[in-house]
Amino acid sequence: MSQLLLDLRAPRRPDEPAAVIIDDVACTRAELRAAGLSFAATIAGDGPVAVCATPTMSTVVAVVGCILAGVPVVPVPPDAGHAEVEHILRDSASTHWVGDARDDVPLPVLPVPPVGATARPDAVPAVESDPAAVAMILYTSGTTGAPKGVLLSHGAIAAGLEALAEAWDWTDADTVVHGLPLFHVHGLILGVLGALHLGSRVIHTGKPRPERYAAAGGTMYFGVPTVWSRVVADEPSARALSSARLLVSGSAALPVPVFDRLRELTGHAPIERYGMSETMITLSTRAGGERRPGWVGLPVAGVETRLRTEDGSPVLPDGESIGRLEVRGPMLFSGYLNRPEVTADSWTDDGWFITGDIAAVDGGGFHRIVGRESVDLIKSGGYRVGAGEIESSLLARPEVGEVAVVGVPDDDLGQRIVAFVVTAPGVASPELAETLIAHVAEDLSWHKRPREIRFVEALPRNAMSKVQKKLLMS
Ligand code: MLC
Ligand code: AMP
Repeated sequence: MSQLLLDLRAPRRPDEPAAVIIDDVACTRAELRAAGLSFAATIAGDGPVAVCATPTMSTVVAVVGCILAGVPVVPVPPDAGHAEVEHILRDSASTHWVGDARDDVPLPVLPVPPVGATARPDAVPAVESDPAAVAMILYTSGTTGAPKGVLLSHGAIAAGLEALAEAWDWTDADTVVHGLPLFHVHGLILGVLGALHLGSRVIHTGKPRPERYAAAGGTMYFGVPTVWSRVVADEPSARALSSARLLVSGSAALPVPVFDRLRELTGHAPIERYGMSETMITLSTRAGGERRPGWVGLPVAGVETRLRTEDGSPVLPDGESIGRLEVRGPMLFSGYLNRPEVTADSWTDDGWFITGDIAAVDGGGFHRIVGRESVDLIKSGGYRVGAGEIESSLLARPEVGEVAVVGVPDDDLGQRIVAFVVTAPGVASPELAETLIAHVAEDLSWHKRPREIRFVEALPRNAMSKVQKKLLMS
């Protein structure tokens, strides 16, 4: 298996101009490597480094530097509020912070060298990384409680990227374009590390707006379904993508009408692929293979899947019967940080990771994702959000008596976060709704805020007093 950031460690085209463009800053691979190594020299031997993952060159340099130094990097959502930042820093035991100083971040701030500056004379050579060592701690939501730290090793990330290179014929001739956040698998690992590992160019567009995708002139475009649905709503921008090689959708289900419209406007049936923070990408249609609307294709290299019913028996591969999707492969995570019991519960006794997704598979091995097993994991705009964490945040407000958070279907976001709130009589008001939304945005993060608060007199409960969320989801 190769070292993570294979190409960047010894770039095949070190001086190609604008190999990386982000936030209107461009650099060559040699410049990025030099800046990364300079940063690496300042952190060698340190604990995890928390990086406020703004979509900037500084984030790219810091992440690259951590990987080259063999120091775990903790990408922090730049819109994270107090409770979330505090939790991530404490749980990860980060020792340093990269980003603007914040009152709620009690760590020393590390400066990041700009690309293009001369490398520091004491720049260390890249550390030969142990494939089993943790490269990244990614925080992701569960159904309850605060986000969990997903431990991804150097070897897992390299394996995951190389499997995608094979599935998508992804080479150093490609230019990857996307405008996704840099604190998740999709934007950071695939969209940045993938390009740097495989030697392709990468252009980050800032916000993933259709006209910015159209103007970028890439060969491979990455987007969550919300991005693709906005692209097809902007015909001229969509048509401009016909010169691309691959349009790739993932992180949530791509609606069939969006798939069809994209094919109509661009001449490309999009590649659909399925993944998780814990597993990277495990299923995908192929550059040279069938692309079927509503289906996410075949296991990528090294991955095996199986479907099990609730009682553990196998599911018929007839494309219709559904079951729990379990996976194994070299790109899977090494466990949740500080959560041995949750980690153990995520694997079956015979070594398969339980994804929590429900799927069907046909006789040819093509997979269709039907949905999540739990209503308490919401996907909104491709972001994974736990109902439990939003409920806990809202319950901290004195006005909130009871609350149930659900994802309701939404044409743009896939699911829209809606909080059903019970208050004391006479307290509910539009102003209170705004206050509660702002509270979640500041406490957790902007993208976790409910889009809507609905005040109700009582929550629907069953005979056991459990809230019947399905009744709230239409
Ligand atoms: C944003 N705004 C703010 C703000 N942040 N205002 C105040 N305070 C803040 N902190 C403003 C924006 O400028 C914008 O205004 C408006 O609020 C709406 O912003 P938004 O809520 O961010 O935009 P929205 O339209 O809802 O976002 C859609 C989206 C976003 C697609 C851009 O959801 C997104 O980036 N999703 C990607 C999620 C992702 O990468 N998931 C991958 C997980 S990995 P204006 O005026 O600028 O419009 C995974 C594995 C796998 O799932 O399989 O890939
Ligand atoms: P995250 O941890 O943010 O990576 O979210 C992972 C979840 O996103 C998976 O468990 C799925 O529920 C969902 N997901 C990712 N890709 C797809 C896809 N192509 N189709 C449907 N759901 C997807």
